[in-house]
Amino acid sequence: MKTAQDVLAERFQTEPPTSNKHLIRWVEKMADLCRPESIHWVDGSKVEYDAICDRLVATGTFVRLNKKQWPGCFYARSVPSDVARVEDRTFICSLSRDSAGPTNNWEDPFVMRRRLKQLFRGCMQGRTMYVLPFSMGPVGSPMSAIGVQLTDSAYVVAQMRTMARIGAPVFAEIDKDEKRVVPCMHSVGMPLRPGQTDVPWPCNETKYIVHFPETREIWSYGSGYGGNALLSKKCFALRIASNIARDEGWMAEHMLILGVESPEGEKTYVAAAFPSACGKTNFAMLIPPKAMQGWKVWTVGDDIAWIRPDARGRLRAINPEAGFFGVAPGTGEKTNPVAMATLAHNSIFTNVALTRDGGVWWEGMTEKPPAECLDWRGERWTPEIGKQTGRTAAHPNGRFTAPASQCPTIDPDWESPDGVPISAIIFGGRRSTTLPLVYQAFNWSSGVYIGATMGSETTAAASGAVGQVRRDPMAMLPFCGYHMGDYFRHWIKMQRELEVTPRIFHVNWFRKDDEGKFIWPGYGENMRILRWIVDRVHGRTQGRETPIGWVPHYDDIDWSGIEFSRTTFNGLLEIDRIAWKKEVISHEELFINLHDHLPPEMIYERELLICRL
Ligand code: TSX
Ligand code: MN
Repeated sequence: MKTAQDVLAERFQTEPPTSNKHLIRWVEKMADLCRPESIHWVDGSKVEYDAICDRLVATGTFVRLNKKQWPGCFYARSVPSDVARVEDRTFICSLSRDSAGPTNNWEDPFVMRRRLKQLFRGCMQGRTMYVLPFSMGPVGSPMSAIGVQLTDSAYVVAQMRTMARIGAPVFAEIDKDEKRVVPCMHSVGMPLRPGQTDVPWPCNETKYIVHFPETREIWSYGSGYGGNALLSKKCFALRIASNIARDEGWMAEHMLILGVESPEGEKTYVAAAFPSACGKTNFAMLIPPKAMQGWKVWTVGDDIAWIRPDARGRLRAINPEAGFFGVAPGTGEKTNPVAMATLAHNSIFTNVALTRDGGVWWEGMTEKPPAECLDWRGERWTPEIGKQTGRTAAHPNGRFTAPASQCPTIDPDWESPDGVPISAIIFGGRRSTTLPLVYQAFNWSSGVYIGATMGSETTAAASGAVGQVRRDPMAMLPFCGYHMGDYFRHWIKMQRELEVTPRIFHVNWFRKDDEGKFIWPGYGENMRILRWIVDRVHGRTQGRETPIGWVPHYDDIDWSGIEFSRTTFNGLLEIDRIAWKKEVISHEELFINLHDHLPPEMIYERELLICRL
């Protein structure tokens, strides 16, 4: 019988489907270095995808899920040591250490290149090297950019078909005008000797996630998981793109994009940045309360926004991705029914639990756990075992990979080549005290200050003391590919390119009362705050001035269908001057680190804030 490998080799291209000489020469050079058994030029077709999935099933990487309940879905388990991005193994290799800044790991690019050459020598032996072209943003859009990832992971190819536009149309685009392409090298770092059988999740204990910002290159070794391996996402669309954006006068941001539609059909787009564990994907897919009849939220993206000024000096944004790579635990019919509908078919699940009937489950998917399942490690799990051992069925970073096109609230313009106009930028954080439910910055530079100083309280005990504020400027701390101080400067400078600056807001859904209970109901009820933001953007409502910015009057919020007292609401918006003075002092920590690159506006804004308090 023919193996899936034979089918792939027979049916798919082993000859370059491109005329781009640089690309062909680079592929040859890399094949010479990595010594793969074969080269597969990815065309991105459904037939090819099916064959790759068959092959992944054959090697035990994929389990095909129950076709009735989970049509077109697959299940994968990584090894327990390859479950998340590895920040301490992530490097920015700029010529000078100074341009990477103190918040990035730096290594000399010449030293790193030598090390990578050694690591990659022969690393693909016995494997297929896939040549995977991808477009970030709609193919052919002036706002899009192209990368080519060479990878020895079929799992990565399968994931990338959902997460980006890949294959033949991208080769055609490359051939059109010899477009600049970002080369992305990836290997799981586990060559196979002749006759050696593969394992379901090949990877290497040694891991390197390396970016060369000046030459715009990515090299990733040793991991098959998420942001370490799908190089289009964090590596390209954020770390490398942030460098390109700084040089070209646009912005590559860790932001969701959504459109708010009023009952009259007025459409207002906002972009929003939140640190992890704030419910960014939930917010991108928000369903307004029933009583707010006619209001609708449309999803453009849940993770990354490429934003640039148009000819009229207004910011326009695209979602460079084509799918959602979302955290599964906590996603359920109650918290995010839109995500549940999106991932119901043609999705890939990694590091969640596998049920007896060939389905998947994770904590928070349903209230009631299955009586029995196999956990993300492949071990038998019951609610009783969970209680006794403290083990969860799904890994807390277990993921779903689902096509954005399947999202019931996907915006009709989500693939518009010119993007959507951005009227507001929202920053957020998880803070139990001090930060009000919502406030609006006085102007662009005070808004940049708010973004630069945002942060979240730690929730997981694993990451040190619980309840401590961890600063995460613009939610970009792990993703800015250059000096954070220069990044703030770039934000400040963007105002000069703009005729109309988007209004800037900060939200905090997580303020708690004296008993430690969340005061704000959150989720769909956040629509009431979103409506106020939209009203402010269009100048339909006045804010109440406080020392930190404008907050809503109780009577300017749409309270239809909910009982929420004036007193409680005002409590959520209270600015405690003593707490705020401490807050501003604590900003110093961040600024000391970045002082020599900090734009003066940040210092001025801090002084102004201190004066107002
Ligand atoms: O995603 C969340 N959002 C944004 C939704 C659009 N979460 C989950 C955060 C972890 C990923 C929230 N959790 C939100 C929120 O607005 N708010 C809260 C806090 C909260 C939790 C439970 C309740 C209320 C608030 N429960 C009841 O009120 C019954
Ligand atoms: Mn993200």
